[in-house]
Amino acid sequence: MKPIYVIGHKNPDVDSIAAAIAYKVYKQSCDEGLYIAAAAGELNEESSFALERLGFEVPVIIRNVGATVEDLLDDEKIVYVTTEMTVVELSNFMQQHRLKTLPVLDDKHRFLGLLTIGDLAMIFMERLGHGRDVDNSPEILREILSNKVADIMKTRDLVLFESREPVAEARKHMMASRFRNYPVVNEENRYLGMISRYDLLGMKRKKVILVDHNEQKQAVDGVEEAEILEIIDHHRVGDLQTTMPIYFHNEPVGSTCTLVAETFLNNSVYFSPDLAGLMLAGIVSDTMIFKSPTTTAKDRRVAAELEKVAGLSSLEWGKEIYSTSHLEQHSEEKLISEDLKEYVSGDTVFAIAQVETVDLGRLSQRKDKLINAMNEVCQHHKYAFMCLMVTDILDEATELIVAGDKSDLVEQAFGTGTGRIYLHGVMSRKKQVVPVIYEVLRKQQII
Ligand SMILES: [Mn+2]
Repeated sequence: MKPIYVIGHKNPDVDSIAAAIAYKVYKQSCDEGLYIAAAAGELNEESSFALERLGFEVPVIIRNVGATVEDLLDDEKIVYVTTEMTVVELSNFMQQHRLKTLPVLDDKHRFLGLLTIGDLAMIFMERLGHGRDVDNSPEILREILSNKVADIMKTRDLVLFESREPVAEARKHMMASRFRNYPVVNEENRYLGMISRYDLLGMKRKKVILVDHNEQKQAVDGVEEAEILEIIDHHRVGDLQTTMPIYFHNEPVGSTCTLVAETFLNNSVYFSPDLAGLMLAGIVSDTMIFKSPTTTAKDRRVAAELEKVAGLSSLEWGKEIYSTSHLEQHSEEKLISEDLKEYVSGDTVFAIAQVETVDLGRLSQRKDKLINAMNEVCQHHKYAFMCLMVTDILDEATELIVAGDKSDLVEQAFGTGTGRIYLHGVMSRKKQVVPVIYEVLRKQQII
């Protein structure tokens, strides 16, 4: 069965990871589909801590959901022959299954070679000397028929594909060769099935459910080739397009986990105390323990329900999660990339990263080094500018550090002219920083 990946944004945070796992559990309770929770990148310390503390497996890390050769395979049962089979048995087998190409596999389903009806016919024609040896034909026929598959299978000049190869690559190789069928193996050479040119026509795509984001820039690579089935989010509506109508649940609450937990509650679907703890982790982390202005009454209400089931206190659990990251030990590169999000407005691409701390002074001291690292990132990724929000959870304030060619735009928007942008009451990237920058860019484009 083809899996459906439930996946959050790149540079995943706790909400993204927790929502993917929780929504996967929810979907699994709804239907027979095979749902897999995935992460679009390495987990951060807080996520790893929360998962380990609650006994959850780390979701599979998927960096690209573009179409690969395995997507072209159908679910049909694998039909194969073994090296020990005789030509008589083989002929019967081919007729019985109406197949013109057969893989030869060992007892562990590893691929050994290929047999085509054309190759088999050639053997008869060659050994019978194109009909010149008619008198001896009974003996020759007997001899051919006593051969084993091992003697006649084709092992050279084959074109076979690895399941994770991109479809575009496979297409090239198929166009440059003339075979009817192409075997597909996994990285351990286990045979998975056969594909043909015909399979290229029916666009088969990976199926995904996106949580905690809906902008292409933040989504896993290859998402434009995937089939998006659902989106559960709490951000501004971005630019992703779908070909079919989908279930798109976007609500301005503090955390995607609030929406997922609410779905469980509204539909009376059971969830374990551990899963309650995980969803609570997403909520307290995204709302900075309810201090962020993105926090809504619904977040608090749902969190209270989760507290009861999990037997955890939001405040204690939140502090525990926040204290697992040792920011002072992180390199500048790590600090600015771990929670970085990209945005596009017209031709302008920019990025905003955020770190949350209880000790702003320490990070402020490293401002020059941080700006240097940010300038490099801007150059490398062609960002017009980049911001780092250093948010002090206790003070409920943010120091905004900016870099890049067009950083003056940000200074214009937030600056006080003192060289330091210290913003009281600003804690939310999406609610208090992103809209302001978009507004400035929009005005600029009009002028
Ligand atoms: Mn979120």
